[in-house]
Parts: sequence; structure tokens; C-alpha cells
Amino acid sequence: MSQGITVQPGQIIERILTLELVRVTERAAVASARLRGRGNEKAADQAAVDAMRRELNKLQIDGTVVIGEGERDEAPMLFIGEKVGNKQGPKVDIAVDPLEGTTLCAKDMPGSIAVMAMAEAGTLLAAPDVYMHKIAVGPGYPTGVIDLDASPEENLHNLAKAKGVKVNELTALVLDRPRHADLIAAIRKTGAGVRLISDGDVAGVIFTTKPEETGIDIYLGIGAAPEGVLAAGALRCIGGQMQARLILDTEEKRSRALQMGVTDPNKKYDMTDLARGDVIVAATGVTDSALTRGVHFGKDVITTETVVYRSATGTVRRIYGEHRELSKFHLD
Ligand code: VTB
Repeated sequence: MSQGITVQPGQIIERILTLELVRVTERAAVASARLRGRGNEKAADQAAVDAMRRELNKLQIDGTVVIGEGERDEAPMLFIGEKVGNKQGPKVDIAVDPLEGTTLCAKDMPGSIAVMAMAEAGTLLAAPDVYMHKIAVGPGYPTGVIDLDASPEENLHNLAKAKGVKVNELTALVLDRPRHADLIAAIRKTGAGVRLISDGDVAGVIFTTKPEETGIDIYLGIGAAPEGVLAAGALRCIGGQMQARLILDTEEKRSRALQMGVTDPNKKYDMTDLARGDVIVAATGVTDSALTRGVHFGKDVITTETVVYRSATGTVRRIYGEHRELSKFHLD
């Protein structure tokens, strides 16, 4: 542990690691940004994975990947259970999505990010890569204003009342998928608006924390479980409410989840079940978006923008990087 830094109980993650995390997501973002707009999702993702893994292994941590690129047999790198770091530091859980929004990156559309979370060991939900029902709102509402098991109508009416606006002044963010046809119709029937996104529901959940800037009041629908844990980590730092349930609709998925410690396949998770310890989340923009600017390449400088969330203090930092030592990116 570094001298001069007092670590309070429940704050196992040293403050100094906050900046280390930024380096990791910056490298992953730059690596995949080189492949923006090339139409090759796999290559962009691989570049981000390689860079993220390389940087993670330089960190003074004894880390275990709990949310990764897949299970050991399907993902050679950053698989669930992989040990990362130099094993000299605190025991931590690592959740990664080296390139969230691979399609957005391949098409050079707004919203792709390199994102990861680090938390006290054993405190992030080890979620299998299945779908997850999610609902989320930002801070400032009474507990229970949203409920995963209530209808969209009920949730929107309760939210409007709590916000002090009419339902038709609310906007819900939903992934644009055929599976959401009924959900979208139900939301629109209340008079509320629906903003559709093609990908990127980690940022989608985070957008609910600043409705005055993003115009988004609530996130609703089915996305991927790993992204749900990352989003919950960020929300833990800013405040807000989130509930989720894994969709374990086959025996195979249920047994996979069980192996990862999920004993109740119907469990309704709240934000702290998804990420309950001291957690840091870092996200660097690959393409420009409302969350962060993307990577920009100049002759002598590469610029990045990263947002870092730390739950222990609720601090959110924006770190704008101007990188002049370009050789550090040559491997990427
Ligand atoms: C969402 C979205 C991701 O996966 O979680 C989505 O936020 C869910 O899967 O960016 P489907 O694409 O199968 O609907 C992503 O699109 C990619 O991980």
C-alpha cells in the first residue's frame, strides 16, 4: 500500500488506482479508434481487448476478471476467471467491456466506449453473458419510484409524479430491437417519448443521471447482463436506482449461471446486488458521444476523453488526455 494514503474501511481500492484505470481504457480506446469506420467489428474489438489486457497486466493489483469477453472456452483473452495484474496489490474484481458498441465503432457512429470497472474482490455480480431485464433512473427520486415488476405505465406515472412533470414530458431510452415492440408501444401509450439507440446501453443507463443534459429520464428494456453490471457500477457512484433480472430461459443458461454462483435464477437484483463494494468505473470515448468525446488523431498529439466514477466518494472526474509520447501507442 502506498505511503501517505490512508485507506478507510470499505475503501480497499487505493485512490491512486483511479488514474491507472484511465490509462487502461485510454489505450483500449485508441487501439480500437484506429479501426473506426472500417466495417470490421471483430478487428476493432480485438484491438481493444489486446490493449486493455496488456495495460491491465501492468497494474499493481491481484485481479480476477468477473465480467469479460466470454467464458474460458470461447474467449482466449480477458475470459471470466482470468487473473490480471502483477499480483502485488489488492485483490480486486475486474469487469471489462473493452469495446462497448463494436458496431458503432465499425460504422463510426456515436457512442462506442472502452469501459471497465474495478471493485473489491467478490463484490461485482459474476454475470454470465445472457440477456438482462433492466430499469434505471438517476438520483433525486424517492426509493422505489421504479420497479422492474411494475408495468411501464406505472413506472412512468410514478416517475412523472416524483419529478413534478407530466408523463408526456418524460423520455425513456430503449434499445432499438424487435423484442421491445410491446415495451415501446406501452411507453408511447402513456404519452411519454421513446429515444431509440442501436447499441450502447452502459452509456444509456448513465444518461439517466443527467436528464437536464441528455433529455433521458429512464432506461427500460432488455440488454446484455455484463453491460448491466458495468452500468450499475457507474450508477453506484453518481446515485440513482437500478433493478435487473437475468434472463435464464434455458436449462443450459441456468446451469451456466449456477456455476457462477447464481442460485436463484429469478432473483431481482438492485444496484447494490450488481455492484456492492467500493468500485471505480472508467470509460474512454472511442467515437464522439454525449458521454465523452472520442479519440482524435493529430500529427503530434492524440486526444482522449475519459470519465471516471468512484463510489467511495461519489467523485466523477473527466480526464482530457493530450498524448504526445505517441510511441506508447505503437503497439496498439
Ligand atoms: C446491448 C448494447 C450493447 O448488446 O447490451 C446489446 O448495449 C444487447 O444485445 O452495446 P443485442 O445486440 O443482442 O440486442 C450490445 O449491442 C453489444 O454488446
